Amino acid sequence: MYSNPFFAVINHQPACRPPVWMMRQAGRVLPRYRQLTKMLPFRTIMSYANLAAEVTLMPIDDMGMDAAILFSDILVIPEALGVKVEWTNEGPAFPHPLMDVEHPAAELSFSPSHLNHVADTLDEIMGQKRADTPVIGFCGGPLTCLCYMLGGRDKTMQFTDVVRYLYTHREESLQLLDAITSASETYVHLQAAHGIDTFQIFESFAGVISAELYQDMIMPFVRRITAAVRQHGLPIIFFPKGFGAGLQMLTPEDCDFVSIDWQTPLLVARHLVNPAIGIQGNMDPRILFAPQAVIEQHLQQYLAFFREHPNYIFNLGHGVHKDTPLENVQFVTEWFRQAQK
Ligand code: 1CP
Repeated sequence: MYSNPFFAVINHQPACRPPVWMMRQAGRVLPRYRQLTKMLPFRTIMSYANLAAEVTLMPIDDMGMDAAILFSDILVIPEALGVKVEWTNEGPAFPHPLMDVEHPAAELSFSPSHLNHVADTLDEIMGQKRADTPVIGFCGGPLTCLCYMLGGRDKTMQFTDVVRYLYTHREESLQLLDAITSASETYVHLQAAHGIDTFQIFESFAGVISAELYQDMIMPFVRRITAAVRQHGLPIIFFPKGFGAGLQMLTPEDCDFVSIDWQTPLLVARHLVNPAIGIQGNMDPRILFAPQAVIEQHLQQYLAFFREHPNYIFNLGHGVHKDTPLENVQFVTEWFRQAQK
């Protein structure tokens, strides 16, 4: 019997209540983190193992989360492949998007040593955390990394030029996806060797292409990352945001859990997704701005869902927003703890 409900559910064992964690819980909302960012930029905090470990574990103590997620970013892989990323206050910027280059794959060269700080951070986390705190490692999905590398940041989040590129430069795109995936495999092995318990793939831009194109062109690369995780016997959570009816194409070989976005009703998702795959998600992060009585109505529905479908992890349908009231996040974790009694 596991004392931590996340460990129980992710390993397909019974739990008294749904485990709770939130995407982008490390940093962002936490007053202790915001204090830190007044002194140091985000990229610096991420590079120092002691600071990144501290931020990783803050949501356990300050928010009552059941699992910690490594404090890092999906863009460390593009960086390690040689793509220049500038970390500005408005988010990452890309001074030289690869779309402007004739043979982008020829520009890439992977430096695994760029990832050493993540190994150090994980060692620090393992030394500091309680034994029953699960640690989630992650990387960006192949398409999401490719969108940033080719197109740079796109405020519309549609990446129209990148999608056009996929259709017009298929071979070049496949070479780039191969490079991203090889680096991501190395990254998986590094995180597994340094103690993570679960791995999540953040495919935040799955919805910019059709589900058929995703299945045809991207899924083979996702499967390579999944296979790397499975070599270590670790469970895998896949978050294909905006995948819609594509959810029914996922097989238990692809992932153990699928994280559902807030656009997809959870019962529809349960119906679409293979019954052997567990569900994570999918409360709209903006509900956390509502009065607690309204939040509670939503939590009731998630609890009822868990009672019907126990292979379920509570989470949001996308990352928690920066200015979310901390007390509402704490209300959620506390409410589920009370629900257990
Ligand atoms: O969950 C956590 O808090 C752990 C750390 C984490 C994770 C999982 C960070 C820290 N970033 C990410 C993933 C990430 N990064 C995603 C996938 C999840 C999602 O869709 O939200 C994406 C798309 C990024 C790229 C990125 N990094 C953005 C979005 C850029 C855009 O196109 O709008 C931003 C603003 C960053 C910087 C960043 N990453 C993380 C932090 C704490 C910060 C600093 C600013 C912030 O708080 O957002």
